[in-house]
Amino acid sequence: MALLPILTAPDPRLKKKSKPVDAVDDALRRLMDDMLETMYAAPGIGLAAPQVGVLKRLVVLDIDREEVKTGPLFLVNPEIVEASDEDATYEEGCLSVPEHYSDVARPAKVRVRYLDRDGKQQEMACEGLLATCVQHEIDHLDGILFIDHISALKRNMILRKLLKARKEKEREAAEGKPVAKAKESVPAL
Ligand code: GNR
Ligand code: NI
Repeated sequence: MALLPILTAPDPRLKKKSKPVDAVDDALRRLMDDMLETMYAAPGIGLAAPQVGVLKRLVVLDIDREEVKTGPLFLVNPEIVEASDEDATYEEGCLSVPEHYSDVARPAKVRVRYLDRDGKQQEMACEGLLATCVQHEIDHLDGILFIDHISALKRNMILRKLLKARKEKEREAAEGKPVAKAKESVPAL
Protein backbone atom coordinates (compact mmCIF):
# COMPACT_ATOMS: atom_id res chain seq x y z
CA MET A 1 0.00 0.00 0.00
CA ALA A 2 1.16 3.50 -0.73
CA LEU A 3 0.04 7.08 -0.36
CA LEU A 4 -0.26 8.84 -3.71
CA PRO A 5 0.25 12.60 -4.26
CA ILE A 6 -3.06 14.42 -4.90
CA LEU A 7 -3.07 16.96 -7.76
CA THR A 8 -4.52 20.39 -7.04
CA ALA A 9 -6.16 22.92 -9.36
CA PRO A 10 -5.16 24.49 -11.63
CA ASP A 11 -3.54 21.35 -13.13
CA PRO A 12 -4.22 20.45 -16.78
CA ARG A 13 -4.61 16.74 -15.88
CA LEU A 14 -7.70 17.57 -13.77
CA LYS A 15 -9.38 19.03 -16.90
CA LYS A 16 -8.97 15.90 -19.07
CA LYS A 17 -11.54 13.21 -19.85
CA SER A 18 -10.47 9.86 -18.38
CA LYS A 19 -10.45 6.63 -20.42
CA PRO A 20 -12.64 3.60 -19.62
CA VAL A 21 -10.94 0.74 -17.75
CA ASP A 22 -10.72 -2.35 -19.99
CA ALA A 23 -9.88 -5.01 -17.38
CA VAL A 24 -10.37 -5.25 -13.63
CA ASP A 25 -7.11 -7.04 -12.77
CA ASP A 26 -4.67 -7.22 -9.85
CA ALA A 27 -2.78 -4.09 -10.98
CA LEU A 28 -6.05 -2.13 -10.99
CA ARG A 29 -7.01 -3.52 -7.55
CA ARG A 30 -3.60 -2.42 -6.24
CA LEU A 31 -4.24 1.10 -7.57
CA MET A 32 -7.73 1.10 -5.97
CA ASP A 33 -6.23 0.06 -2.60
CA ASP A 34 -3.63 2.85 -2.82
CA MET A 35 -6.36 5.34 -3.74
CA LEU A 36 -8.49 4.23 -0.76
CA GLU A 37 -5.53 4.59 1.62
CA THR A 38 -4.75 8.03 0.13
CA MET A 39 -8.41 9.07 0.52
CA TYR A 40 -8.56 7.99 4.20
CA ALA A 41 -5.27 9.75 4.96
CA ALA A 42 -6.37 13.03 3.31
CA PRO A 43 -9.05 12.65 4.82
CA GLY A 44 -11.83 12.56 2.22
CA ILE A 45 -15.03 10.65 1.45
CA GLY A 46 -14.25 10.02 -2.22
CA LEU A 47 -11.34 10.04 -4.64
CA ALA A 48 -11.24 9.75 -8.44
CA ALA A 49 -8.19 8.35 -10.30
CA PRO A 50 -7.42 11.58 -12.22
CA GLN A 51 -6.87 13.30 -8.83
CA VAL A 52 -3.78 11.09 -8.45
CA GLY A 53 -2.75 11.65 -12.08
CA VAL A 54 -4.22 8.40 -13.48
CA LEU A 55 -6.63 9.18 -16.34
CA LYS A 56 -8.82 6.08 -15.88
CA ARG A 57 -12.54 5.88 -15.06
CA LEU A 58 -12.11 4.69 -11.50
CA VAL A 59 -13.48 5.99 -8.19
CA VAL A 60 -13.19 5.00 -4.54
CA LEU A 61 -15.70 6.15 -1.91
CA ASP A 62 -16.43 5.64 1.76
CA ILE A 63 -19.17 7.68 3.34
CA ASP A 64 -19.50 7.34 7.06
CA ARG A 65 -22.14 9.72 8.37
CA GLU A 66 -25.08 9.20 10.67
CA GLU A 67 -27.53 8.93 7.74
CA VAL A 68 -25.29 7.01 5.33
CA LYS A 69 -22.62 4.43 6.03
CA THR A 70 -21.41 2.74 2.85
CA GLY A 71 -18.10 1.12 3.80
CA PRO A 72 -15.40 1.20 1.11
CA LEU A 73 -16.82 1.26 -2.44
CA PHE A 74 -14.86 0.74 -5.66
CA LEU A 75 -16.58 2.01 -8.82
CA VAL A 76 -15.04 1.08 -12.18
CA ASN A 77 -16.47 2.81 -15.30
CA PRO A 78 -19.37 4.32 -13.28
CA GLU A 79 -22.34 5.71 -15.24
CA ILE A 80 -25.44 7.57 -14.08
CA VAL A 81 -28.37 5.67 -15.59
CA GLU A 82 -31.15 7.63 -13.89
CA ALA A 83 -31.35 11.01 -12.13
CA SER A 84 -34.21 12.63 -10.22
CA ASP A 85 -35.80 15.87 -11.48
CA GLU A 86 -35.57 17.17 -7.94
CA ASP A 87 -32.24 18.75 -6.93
CA ALA A 88 -30.44 18.84 -3.59
CA THR A 89 -27.84 21.40 -2.55
CA TYR A 90 -24.75 20.50 -0.54
CA GLU A 91 -21.75 22.52 0.46
CA GLU A 92 -19.02 20.74 -1.49
CA GLY A 93 -15.29 20.60 -1.03
CA CYS A 94 -12.61 18.79 -3.03
CA LEU A 95 -9.18 17.44 -2.19
CA SER A 96 -8.00 19.00 -5.46
CA VAL A 97 -9.42 22.42 -4.45
CA PRO A 98 -8.09 22.56 -0.88
CA GLU A 99 -9.69 24.88 1.70
CA HIS A 100 -12.51 26.16 -0.53
CA TYR A 101 -16.19 25.22 -0.21
CA SER A 102 -19.31 26.15 -2.19
CA ASP A 103 -22.95 25.17 -2.43
CA VAL A 104 -23.65 23.04 -5.51
CA ALA A 105 -27.11 21.86 -6.67
CA ARG A 106 -27.31 18.42 -8.30
CA PRO A 107 -30.01 15.76 -8.78
CA ALA A 108 -31.05 14.59 -5.30
CA LYS A 109 -31.19 10.90 -6.30
CA VAL A 110 -29.25 8.97 -8.91
CA ARG A 111 -28.91 5.38 -10.01
CA VAL A 112 -25.34 4.42 -10.89
CA ARG A 113 -24.15 1.40 -12.91
CA TYR A 114 -20.53 0.28 -12.47
CA LEU A 115 -18.14 -2.66 -12.29
CA ASP A 116 -17.13 -3.66 -8.77
CA ARG A 117 -13.71 -4.73 -7.43
CA ASP A 118 -14.21 -8.16 -9.05
CA GLY A 119 -15.28 -6.75 -12.42
CA LYS A 120 -18.92 -7.68 -11.81
CA GLN A 121 -21.60 -5.26 -13.04
CA GLN A 122 -23.60 -3.64 -10.24
CA GLU A 123 -26.26 -0.96 -9.83
CA MET A 124 -26.72 1.23 -6.80
CA ALA A 125 -29.46 3.68 -5.85
CA CYS A 126 -27.96 6.78 -4.22
CA GLU A 127 -29.45 9.66 -2.27
CA GLY A 128 -28.30 12.29 0.21
CA LEU A 129 -24.56 12.83 0.52
CA LEU A 130 -23.83 9.61 -1.40
CA ALA A 131 -25.72 10.92 -4.47
CA THR A 132 -23.77 14.19 -4.32
CA CYS A 133 -20.43 12.46 -3.86
CA VAL A 134 -20.98 9.93 -6.69
CA GLN A 135 -21.81 12.81 -9.07
CA HIS A 136 -18.83 14.86 -7.84
CA GLU A 137 -16.52 11.87 -8.53
CA ILE A 138 -17.97 11.06 -11.97
CA ASP A 139 -17.49 14.75 -12.84
CA HIS A 140 -13.75 14.30 -12.10
CA LEU A 141 -13.67 11.51 -14.72
CA ASP A 142 -14.98 14.04 -17.25
CA GLY A 143 -12.52 16.78 -16.24
CA ILE A 144 -15.12 18.73 -14.25
CA LEU A 145 -14.52 20.18 -10.77
CA PHE A 146 -17.19 21.46 -8.34
CA ILE A 147 -15.97 25.00 -9.03
CA ASP A 148 -17.14 24.54 -12.64
CA HIS A 149 -20.70 24.52 -11.20
CA ILE A 150 -20.39 27.94 -9.53
CA SER A 151 -20.14 31.48 -10.94
CA ALA A 152 -17.08 32.32 -13.08
CA LEU A 153 -16.34 35.19 -10.69
CA LYS A 154 -16.16 32.90 -7.66
CA ARG A 155 -14.32 30.17 -9.59
CA ASN A 156 -11.61 32.55 -10.82
CA MET A 157 -11.16 33.99 -7.34
CA ILE A 158 -10.60 30.47 -5.94
CA LEU A 159 -8.20 29.53 -8.79
CA ARG A 160 -6.19 32.72 -8.27
CA LYS A 161 -5.88 31.96 -4.54
CA LEU A 162 -4.81 28.36 -5.19
CA LEU A 163 -2.16 29.51 -7.67
CA LYS A 164 -0.87 32.14 -5.24
CA ALA A 165 -0.68 29.59 -2.38
CA ARG A 166 1.21 27.16 -4.64
CA LYS A 167 3.70 29.83 -5.74
CA GLU A 168 4.34 30.82 -2.11
CA LYS A 169 4.95 27.17 -1.22
CA GLU A 170 7.36 26.77 -4.14
CA ARG A 171 9.23 29.93 -3.17
CA GLU A 172 9.55 28.78 0.46
CA ALA A 173 10.83 25.39 -0.68
CA ALA A 174 13.37 27.04 -3.01
CA GLU A 175 14.65 29.46 -0.36
CA GLY A 176 14.61 26.85 2.39
CA LYS A 177 12.47 27.77 5.39
CA PRO A 178 14.89 29.15 8.01
CA VAL A 179 12.43 28.72 10.95
CA ALA A 180 14.47 26.31 13.12
CA LYS A 181 17.75 28.10 12.36
CA ALA A 182 16.34 31.49 13.27
CA LYS A 183 15.21 30.16 16.68
CA GLU A 184 18.58 28.56 17.37
CA SER A 185 20.37 31.79 16.57
CA VAL A 186 18.41 33.87 19.12
CA PRO A 187 20.50 32.98 22.23
CA ALA A 188 23.67 33.76 20.28
CA LEU A 189 22.66 37.35 19.59
O1 GNR B 1 -13.92 14.64 0.83
C1 GNR B 1 -14.75 15.15 0.07
N1 GNR B 1 -15.88 15.68 0.59
C2 GNR B 1 -16.95 16.10 -0.17
C3 GNR B 1 -17.94 16.87 0.46
C4 GNR B 1 -19.04 17.30 -0.25
C5 GNR B 1 -19.18 16.97 -1.58
C6 GNR B 1 -18.20 16.22 -2.22
C7 GNR B 1 -17.10 15.78 -1.52
S1 GNR B 1 -15.89 14.82 -2.31
C8 GNR B 1 -14.48 15.24 -1.38
C9 GNR B 1 -13.29 14.40 -1.80
C10 GNR B 1 -12.95 14.69 -3.24
O2 GNR B 1 -12.40 15.66 -3.63
N2 GNR B 1 -13.36 13.81 -4.12
O3 GNR B 1 -13.16 14.00 -5.43
NI1 NI C 1 -13.11 16.17 -5.69
